[in-house]
Amino acid sequence: MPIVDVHTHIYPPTYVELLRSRNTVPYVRTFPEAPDSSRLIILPGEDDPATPSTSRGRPIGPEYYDIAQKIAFMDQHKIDTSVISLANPWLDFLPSEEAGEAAKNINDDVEGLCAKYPGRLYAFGTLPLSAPAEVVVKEIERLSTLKHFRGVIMGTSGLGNGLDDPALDPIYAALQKFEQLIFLHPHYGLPASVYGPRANEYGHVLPLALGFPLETTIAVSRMLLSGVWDRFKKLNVLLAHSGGTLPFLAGRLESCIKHDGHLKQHGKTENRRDVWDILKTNIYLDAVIYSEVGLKAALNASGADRLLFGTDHPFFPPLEEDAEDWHSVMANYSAISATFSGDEKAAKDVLGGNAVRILKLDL
Ligand code: 5CU
Repeated sequence: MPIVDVHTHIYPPTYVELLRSRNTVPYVRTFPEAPDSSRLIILPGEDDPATPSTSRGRPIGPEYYDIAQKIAFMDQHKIDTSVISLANPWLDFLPSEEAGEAAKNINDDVEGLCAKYPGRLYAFGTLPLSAPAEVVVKEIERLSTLKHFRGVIMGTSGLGNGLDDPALDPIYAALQKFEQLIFLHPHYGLPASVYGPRANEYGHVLPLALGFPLETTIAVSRMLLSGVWDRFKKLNVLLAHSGGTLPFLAGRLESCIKHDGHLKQHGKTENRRDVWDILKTNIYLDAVIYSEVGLKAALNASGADRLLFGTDHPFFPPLEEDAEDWHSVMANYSAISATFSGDEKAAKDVLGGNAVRILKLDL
């Protein structure tokens, strides 16, 4: 059974060029204090003038844009096939009139990268979400004709108003019609104020460990509350980071719905699909959670047949210069082997079999 990584990113060279041409977040640049080292500045607030320029964002090297390095990383970690996706913040920041063409160019680039390594690379496409919905729908239709695409990666902002925005309905309809799965991935985190005045002392820990998963949890809860899956019963979503905190909080979410007078008054507590049903029917969870505790919550919520191995490469590289295996990847491997100890078939399915089946990989 092959090992398939469904959560692995790339910034294709055309995207890096775009970031190098910018001077507001997101951008790539060098700073006079370290002219030989480019930095990737993408997250909201990473540009804070209080942060020394040489610790803003993260260093960016070829592991972010050179596909040969992705393949070398896969070989090092015994990964047979990767489903690559553009990393955040995708095209969210582009003016509406530029987004359609940019998405096409990036998706064509990625299709070309996949074609260079038959059987080793598939992809989730990028959508021009700042463009009108018709342009987005056209790109979804086009992606369904390209050999290596198996869905799309999306952030939580949708067309600007979040994933419970009814204006997304034509896009959800197209994704459902062309059987394209959404890989839902965070970027914006939580408002900086929740991290407090000492946030600068804690590096990226609070936004990445907590902001990202809570952002995903809130986005998917808004989809549920607005009835997206009541309208699009076959819309499938792969949630990053094992669903944020959704598996752990699903019971509380359901209880709050059942006890909400406003929802009851508007007839929204009856005749709806509940979160447990959605978790087992429309949601897949990646296994990028780094511990057995989190992975068991994901397993209990969605089932072993809906969990898929991932690495988040090229993010979270080891800080030691001489490390070969990445701690982050090994933690995900260990969590799978501990969670499924005694059930080798389930472990293999999570490592690759589920991805082959769900994404119809031709391996
Ligand atoms: O380290 C980071 O900032 C990130 C990021 O931006 N996106 C991601 O997928 N993982 C880590």
